[in-house]
Amino acid sequence: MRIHKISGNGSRCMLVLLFALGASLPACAAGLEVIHAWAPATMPGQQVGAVYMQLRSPADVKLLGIESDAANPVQMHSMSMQNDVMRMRQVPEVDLPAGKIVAFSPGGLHVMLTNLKRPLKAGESVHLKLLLESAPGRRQSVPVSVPIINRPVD
Ligand SMILES: [Cu+2]
Repeated sequence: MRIHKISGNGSRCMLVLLFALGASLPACAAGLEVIHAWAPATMPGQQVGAVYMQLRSPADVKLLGIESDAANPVQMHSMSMQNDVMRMRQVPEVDLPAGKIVAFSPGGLHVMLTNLKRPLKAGESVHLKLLLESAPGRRQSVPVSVPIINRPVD
């Protein structure tokens, strides 16, 4: 009996240029580019943290959710001004149109780590799993390692 070697379904690593904040790691699965990922360090006792990054997918996919071993749940939030007050609202899913950069950034769409299990310490990393859907029922989880940086959120 012959055993056929099945090759992967075309996913390959993309080279990600590392800019100023640099330490972002390319996420190989699904060809998703993760650019400038960072998480601000938190104070002891702080319950929530945030992750900022830019995502670019080579194909249309939906980001259905995010998981982490450092916090539960991890939510995606949008921010908007309402009566001079910044409000955060949970976003159930985020579209990643092919080739377009979708930014999670301070003051905008962001990743919120709630019920932090331990403080986010500068120099360490926080690990995320991005749950992507390319078509109904076709899901893939993409691991991302996010450097924790001692930098105020502007
Ligand atoms: Cu938030």
